[in-house]
Amino acid sequence: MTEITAPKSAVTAEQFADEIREQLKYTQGVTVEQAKPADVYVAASAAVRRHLVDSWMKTQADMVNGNTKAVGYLSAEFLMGKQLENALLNAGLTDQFNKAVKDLGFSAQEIIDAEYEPGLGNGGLGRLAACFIDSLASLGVPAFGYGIQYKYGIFKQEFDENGKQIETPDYWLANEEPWGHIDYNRDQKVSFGGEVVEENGKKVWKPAWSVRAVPVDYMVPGYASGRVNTLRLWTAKSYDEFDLLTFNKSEYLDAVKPQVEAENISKILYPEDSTPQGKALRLEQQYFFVSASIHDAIRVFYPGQDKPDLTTFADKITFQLNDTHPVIGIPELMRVLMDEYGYDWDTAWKITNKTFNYTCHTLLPEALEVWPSKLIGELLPRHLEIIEKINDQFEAELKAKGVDDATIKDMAIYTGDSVRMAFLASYGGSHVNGVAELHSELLKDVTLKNFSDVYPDKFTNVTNGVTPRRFIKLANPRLSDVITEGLGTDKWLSDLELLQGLVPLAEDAEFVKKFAAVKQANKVDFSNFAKRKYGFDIDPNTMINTMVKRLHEYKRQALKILSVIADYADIKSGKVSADDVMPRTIVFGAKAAPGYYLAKQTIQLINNVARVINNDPDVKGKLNVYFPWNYNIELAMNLIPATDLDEQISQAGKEASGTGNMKFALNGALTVGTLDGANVEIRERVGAENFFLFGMTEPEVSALYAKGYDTKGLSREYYEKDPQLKAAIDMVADGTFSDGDKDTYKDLVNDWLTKDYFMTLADFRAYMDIQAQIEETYRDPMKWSRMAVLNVANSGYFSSDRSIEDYLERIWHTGPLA
Ligand code: B1N
Repeated sequence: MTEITAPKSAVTAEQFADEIREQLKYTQGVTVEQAKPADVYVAASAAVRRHLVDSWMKTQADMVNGNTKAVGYLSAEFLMGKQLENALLNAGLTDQFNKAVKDLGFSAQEIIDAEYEPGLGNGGLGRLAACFIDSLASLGVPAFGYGIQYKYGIFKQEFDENGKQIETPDYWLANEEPWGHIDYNRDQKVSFGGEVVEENGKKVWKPAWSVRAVPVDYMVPGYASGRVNTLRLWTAKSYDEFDLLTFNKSEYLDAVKPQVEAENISKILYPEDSTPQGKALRLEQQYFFVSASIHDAIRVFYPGQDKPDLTTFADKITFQLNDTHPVIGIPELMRVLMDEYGYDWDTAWKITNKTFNYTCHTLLPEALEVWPSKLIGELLPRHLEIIEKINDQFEAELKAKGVDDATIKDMAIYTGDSVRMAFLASYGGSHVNGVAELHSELLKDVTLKNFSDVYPDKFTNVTNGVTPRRFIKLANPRLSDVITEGLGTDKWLSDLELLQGLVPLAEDAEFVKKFAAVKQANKVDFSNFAKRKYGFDIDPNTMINTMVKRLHEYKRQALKILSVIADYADIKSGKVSADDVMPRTIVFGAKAAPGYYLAKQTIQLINNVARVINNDPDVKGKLNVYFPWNYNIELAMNLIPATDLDEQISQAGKEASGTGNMKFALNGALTVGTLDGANVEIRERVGAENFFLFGMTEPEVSALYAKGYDTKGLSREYYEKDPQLKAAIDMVADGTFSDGDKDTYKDLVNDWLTKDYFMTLADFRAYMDIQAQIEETYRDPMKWSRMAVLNVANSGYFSSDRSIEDYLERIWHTGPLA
């Protein structure tokens, strides 16, 4: 007997069909006969939303009236993915929906497909935020996600006829968007510019212009918790009356200009992942959403109070800073407490320090945000003063602790010229955490070493996770069924460590075969999906070998494509007969930041390798490369369940965590990877024998830098010594993938041979060797599938529910609503 605990609404399919009909009529104004799938999508979304409203209102009321501290997750990105199927699952309406839309004359899939995916994030950091608010709601913890409702999300990626990336705007709000509820009555005023004056011995900020922050609320339904939290995304609106202050002082057009431009603040998501550009608009965005959120929290938790007792603020809500992007919140809360509510500095500092915690998501020192003081002074003059004072207090504190002057200087939050946001966050909040064990260790030893030396107790680790609802249940229903059958219960969806119960089944040939059949069926599905969406002809009887993530040098897509080229060169030179090659389909997905030149060259190279290899009869269809454009959550949900082999091959010590790796392991793909980020912990759990490890370790990387790898051009030695590597690079240089033009990739080739900062060439041989071992393993399907079962069984730790439980215990010190 299989125990089923999944939520199930009492509403029947017939009733739900009636609700959809009613929405079609009264909100869409169409009959069922006139309705297009997009109409039914909107109607069904509105209908399911209604089923969540009571739980939502009750959760809000319990949060405000109870004594359970809430979590405010401050994040510039929330990469949510499509909402409808997730809402149906958590409302217990999936079956009713499937039947209802069928009765109305539609297929469930075409309705789900009609939703336009919002892209309000760049990659892992934004998707993590979405997984975390899902888990908070599923655990019943009161929480707000606070962010920005960008009008344009991450750009849409296309490829031109030369294989180059083209970016086009993603105006997602051009389509009807039934999930966000705009609440004009709960707006906040956010001000900028101007000057600070003294009045009666008090500092008073006289801003030059203001923008109206209007919340757009999204329900965040928990799975089987009965709780629904809120994702509150702010949108910028200009005030129609313009600031008299400015108007009196300057010309009419100058006075209205900021008002006209105010709405630009929430126009566009910056498409850089991990390398901030330091643009004024980005600081405006950061202050905009953080200031509105802080004021919103005061409004929510002290309703109707003119003089709230904000000394209890940190007992009402704890703010998690998702990387440095919201760190301006620290001086903002100081300012609010002192200037708006009259608290003295020390009281304000205590509250602020207790309220904030900081998560760092990077290891590249150059990726930590640093703002020019001049810019902060112009935009937020009062905040710059407060930051200077925080820095003074910090220096005095360090001196008192006996820290030497040179170190104090190294640790400066404010250097005169600039403000280091990671340092401000490390000092201004109670806890600092990294996102995987190795990452947290390197933060303590390298990136934030001085801070961890002085404040060792602040530092902790919380390893990332992913939500099993979206990335197993919704993405891979076949596997979900096999797991439920194998475990005799579906409880694993809210307690993922239960997957451990599958370990013995790895020895059960019947189970392993069933598991392999799921993978095969998913591959067929993916092949059909890829045909429909991209026109690709993917053979589901080849190994599906996937590398999906942002295009970044440190992630080393170049290593993967060079290995493919090397294999191709072996076939072309006759060294290897195509008949002996194990058939493989390599699938890439990656967006490059629009200004990232080498990343864009790499995209062009991959596309042209695909064009040449896929069309070369000598290859006999054994090697295939596909690069579906515009990688997003939908593609991830189709591709991950179909993948046999996943690539996590970053240079050791560069990938903070990775979360794709977790999704693949949980969907029964094996991983080829370096000892980097969360790979370390995945390998530990699934077993070294079930993970394809290769490449230098972080200490080996450091040692090779010390030898001058990138500065003395040592990569060239690897090229000279390894004929297979040489053949591959020569093939890129000689025009094979550019219709004979030798210049197309010259900058890429030149970088490999003179600098190669991320040591692609140094790891090439180890990578080729592990790929040979992978092929041998794959030729034994039972062995491979057994390893894959063990990956699933031992990856329950990588649920974002577990991450949130760790945050609750180590950092937030709160829990579910009673
Ligand atoms: O955050 C993910 C990690 O799994 C990845 O390893 C890490 O690279 C990613 C500035 C970032 N770090 N930093 C960013 C994104 C946007 C931006 O404007 C930085 N993203 C990560 C989740 O922990």
